[in-house]
Amino acid sequence: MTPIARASRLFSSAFGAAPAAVWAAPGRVNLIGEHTDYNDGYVLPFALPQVTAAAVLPASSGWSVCSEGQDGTVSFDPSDLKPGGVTDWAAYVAGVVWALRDSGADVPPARIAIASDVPIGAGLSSSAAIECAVMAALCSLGGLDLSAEAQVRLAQRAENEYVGAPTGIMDQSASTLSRAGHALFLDCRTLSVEHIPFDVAAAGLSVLVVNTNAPHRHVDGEYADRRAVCEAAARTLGVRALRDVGPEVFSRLDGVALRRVRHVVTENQRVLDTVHLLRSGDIRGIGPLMTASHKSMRDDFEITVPEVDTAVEVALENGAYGARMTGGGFGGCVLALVDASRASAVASAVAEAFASAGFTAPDSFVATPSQGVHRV
Ligand code: GAF
Repeated sequence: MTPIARASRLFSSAFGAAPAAVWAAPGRVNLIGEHTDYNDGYVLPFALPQVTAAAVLPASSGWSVCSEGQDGTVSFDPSDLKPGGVTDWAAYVAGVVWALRDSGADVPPARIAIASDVPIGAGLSSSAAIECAVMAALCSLGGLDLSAEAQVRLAQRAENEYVGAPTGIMDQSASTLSRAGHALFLDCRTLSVEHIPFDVAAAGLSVLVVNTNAPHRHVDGEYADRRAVCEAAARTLGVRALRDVGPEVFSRLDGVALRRVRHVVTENQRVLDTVHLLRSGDIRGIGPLMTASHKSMRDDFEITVPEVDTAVEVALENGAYGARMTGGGFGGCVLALVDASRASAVASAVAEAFASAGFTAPDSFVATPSQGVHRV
């Protein structure tokens, strides 16, 4: 059963009525452009077919939410909405209500049921999927006139200020703005968007996603540390954000700051180069840029772990055109661009290498660029 059907069914059993609407928001992979979003740089994600579904119905007051796999229903009203007032998984829902209300929107009281097939904790943006599904559902239910860009920015505020994770704007943008068959080229300073055709299947290719199932180690603290070092480096260099500098600044830096800045500067260029190749229809040509991105994350940004490095190496040894970790790092998933006919062989080779290394078994699937948030 799809998450959409499961959210509807859960809604009926929890609230004794049928939902008025169901909205679905996808997880994402990022083709290239990692840790560039909070540096005002460029990213190139695409939405996954895996979604989080939010089934909704107006209520007389307050908000009640239940989620598949979680016990009971969490209820809150405006007085509970200060950051920290609602915790755990329901904070992603309360955060959206809080951000909307804080912006002056008249958020409708509602009952909400959630179901998802976006893997959690795998760096595939499960938290943005829940935020964006709830955001779209509440905006529609209340007739709130918010642009897609406003919804993205408010969903990011929910994550940053309510949940307390200092992330950039890529994930909420990907979940909201993506288009099927395309990658989303996003300028994270202006939020200007170009939908880049990315028909991998027509080119006889697949994007294989390997979820390493590596336990995330120190993710939150390490992410915040990388962001802080980048922002401090921008101040030192006298610019608003690292997007405003190029390789000419490398000679003014050393040590950790040099490595972090070098990653961001070269990664932004790799995104632009990838977009250039895709615009000319050369999908295979982006492979070396993906692999260079991985090396930069491994050696300069220092956000990979042995499981992801192994998955990348084995994919390349088995014929991938390029491979890289996707997402915030310290575990999570690897993308490999492979001939479609080789996808399962590459997945098996990675699984064998993981077994030999004593790592937890990985999961793999082929990702097709899918639609952003939508009503179903
Ligand atoms: C996480 C964050 F949520 C994004 O904003 C982005 O920084 C990404 O890590 C790294 O590119 O997914």
